[in-house]
Amino acid sequence: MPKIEPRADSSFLLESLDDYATIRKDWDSHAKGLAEQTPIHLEYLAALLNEFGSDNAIFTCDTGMSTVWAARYPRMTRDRRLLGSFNHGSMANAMPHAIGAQFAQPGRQVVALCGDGGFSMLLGDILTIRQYELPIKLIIFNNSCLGMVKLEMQVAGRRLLHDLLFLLTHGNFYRPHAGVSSKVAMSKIGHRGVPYWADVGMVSTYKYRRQIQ
Ligand SMILES: Cc1ncc(C[n+]2csc(CCOP(=O)(O)OP(=O)(O)O)c2C)c(N)n1
Repeated sequence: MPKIEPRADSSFLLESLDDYATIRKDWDSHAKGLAEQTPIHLEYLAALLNEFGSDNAIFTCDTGMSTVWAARYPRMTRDRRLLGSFNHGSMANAMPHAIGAQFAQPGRQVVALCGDGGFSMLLGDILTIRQYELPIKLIIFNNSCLGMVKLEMQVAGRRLLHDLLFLLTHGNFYRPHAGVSSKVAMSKIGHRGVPYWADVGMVSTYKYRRQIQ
């Protein structure tokens, strides 16, 4: 770096290292002694990923609270990489980043730290992972909300409701069994003022009137 003047005084560096050691202790204390806790503590899970990640693992993280966990817990060594949407801050990037990384580096372990909001936003991309049999590890930090936005809204005194993965498996989600007629399936809609999801299996052998040449 030719434009930077070399300095002999390392006091700023030493002070910064000291600050980091203090804050490191604090972060580590958030992830300690939580092994038996259920539901699993998010910080503890992130710290575990450090342990289970290989020496040259590629980590990716979503924009949201998992950016914070990824920055604090998986230690970045010479051969590890951390990919995120750090300039644009766009949501739902951890899974597509992981797909790209695994294609580019097939021999490396790729671990994606996804938010439940980010994951649900690009849910369809798991088809790509299955189709190409990519050995990506997707870890969903499911805090049942858009955590980072929830924090911002709490500051503004507002409430945010979002738990897509929960809504898909509970509440008014209905998947008719084989043999249930479409009339019965639709009769479940009801008229209560609540949302309703019906996942209705269809016959996929359409007969096209005009064949594509
Ligand atoms: C495309 C896009 N939409 C919205 C936002 C604003 N935003 C930033 S973080 C976030 C919440 C992310 O939720 P989730 O993936 O569940 O992660 P959590 O913060 O809960 O860990 C939102 C909505 C954004 N950055 N990008």
